[in-house]
Amino acid sequence: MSDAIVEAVKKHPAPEGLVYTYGTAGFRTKAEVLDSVLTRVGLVAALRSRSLKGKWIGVMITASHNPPEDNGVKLVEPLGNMLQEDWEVISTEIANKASPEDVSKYYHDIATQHKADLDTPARVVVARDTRASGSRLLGCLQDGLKAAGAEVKEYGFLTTPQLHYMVRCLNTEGTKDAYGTPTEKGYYEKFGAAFKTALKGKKPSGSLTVDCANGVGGPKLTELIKHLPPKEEGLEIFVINDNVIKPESLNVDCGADFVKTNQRAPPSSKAGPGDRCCSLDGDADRVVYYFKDANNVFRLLDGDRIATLVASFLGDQVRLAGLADSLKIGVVQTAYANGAATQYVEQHLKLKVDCTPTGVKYLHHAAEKLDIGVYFEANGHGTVIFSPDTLDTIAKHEPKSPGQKEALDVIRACIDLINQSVGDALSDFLLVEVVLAHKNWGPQEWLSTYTDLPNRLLKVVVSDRKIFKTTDAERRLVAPEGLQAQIDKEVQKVRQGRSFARASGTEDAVRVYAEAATKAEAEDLARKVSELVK
Ligand code: NG1
Ligand code: ZN
Repeated sequence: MSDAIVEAVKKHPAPEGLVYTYGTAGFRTKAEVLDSVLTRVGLVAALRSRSLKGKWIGVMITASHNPPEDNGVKLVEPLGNMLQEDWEVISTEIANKASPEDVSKYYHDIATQHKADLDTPARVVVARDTRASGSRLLGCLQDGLKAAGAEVKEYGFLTTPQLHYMVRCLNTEGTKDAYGTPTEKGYYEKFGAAFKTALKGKKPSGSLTVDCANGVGGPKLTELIKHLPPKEEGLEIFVINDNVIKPESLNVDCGADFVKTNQRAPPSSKAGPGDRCCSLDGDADRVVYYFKDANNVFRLLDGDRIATLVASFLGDQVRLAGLADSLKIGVVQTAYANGAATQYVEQHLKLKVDCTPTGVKYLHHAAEKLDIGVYFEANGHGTVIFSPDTLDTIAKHEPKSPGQKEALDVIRACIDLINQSVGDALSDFLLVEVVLAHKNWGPQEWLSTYTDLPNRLLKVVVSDRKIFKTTDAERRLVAPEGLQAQIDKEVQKVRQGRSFARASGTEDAVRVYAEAATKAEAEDLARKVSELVK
């Protein structure tokens, strides 16, 4: 087998002088320099599967919201979680090995260290987004998988959350935790049926315009719609920016990142005042809502808003079902959550808030410790997870009145509607629509729950971002020495001020966030802190 590995690695040589890192979002960079990485990721996927006695491991080829010329790859654990940290290190090591022989030796060393018996079957599920480079990179990945002797299930194009769903379904098939049928049809049927049940006959008002970032979410949403109730009974959806025939249009002037960063609707949007809109990112694992208010002003309803909406709804339903004493709901955020959102959850909803470092895996881990954990990044990545004990409690609960039964049915349908393997833009927006329909709210009512503190996010290019070390869920700097004290001084000068700086995990820059009582103060604070960081 080692000869096959040497040959496969030789076929896709690594460009000289580049250093690769498996970061928060896997490997992600210009597609033209990723061939060698994909082959080696194939080897790691096979080893990871063998170390887990042949469980299915997922490989997703995507660069999410990045420009069309980029691409990337990430590995998915058996229940749909992000890759375990020690395997991130292994992935980085193998990607940077100089020679094919070094790769082969490292492969065998890791197999021994992690008790990955090379005679055990290795099972790997593969999918990709619609980027032009995807097909070439898939070939490179397959060469690695073949050399490692893996059994491969290839799904073609999928959204990232669909791939996570397949991985979880395949690993739970035939068990008491069976998650669903591991086919695209199975995915649409599961979420489509749960949407219908969760609505309980309530019809969402108006329509929803979904901007698909010209990515894989477009065609997949069109399929999903076929499994939703007809628009007369359910939700009328307008799909826009779903051109995947022109891959150079991916994420260009559209998509969740464009909307969140520019605080405006995609220029292609024709929605009128009060019309609900949402934008997915390029691989459909992120969603943000927005609308134009009565004065034609753009209003964003971001991940913080989705979290507060869903947490308040689930809180109500848990109470109505008579489960408030046995189940505690918590919200997990990062430092980028608006201070007003945190305050709303703690003081108005009276729920616990945890803050973790940036990156879905940290939020997910924190949410796993809760009975019902609602986690969202402000940029729209997120989901809700229910602990195994919670699922058991909900399954066994006997309602004592028709009202309790009604709420219990809604909770059970929501559990099916929420993609528990990972944050899923399609499942998330269906959930938002269910909540709005039950509350009989439009976007204006949703927006009125609290007022965001004015804020500013800046990107500062520095000579070495690695010198910026943080503590307290990235809210305070411990290095460079003395910098935090200077930031504190600036923060004290403005009303309701808060600011922090941290090295980005996905770009070569430091991000500076600031919020304050007024727009002018927030902008000023962000600028001053950026000067200090430079
Ligand atoms: P970095 O580049 O580490 O700030 C960004 C996003 C994260 C997360 C990751 C991974 C912000 C401020 N940061 O991380 O929330 O989405 O990309 O995709 O939005
Ligand atoms: Zn994404």
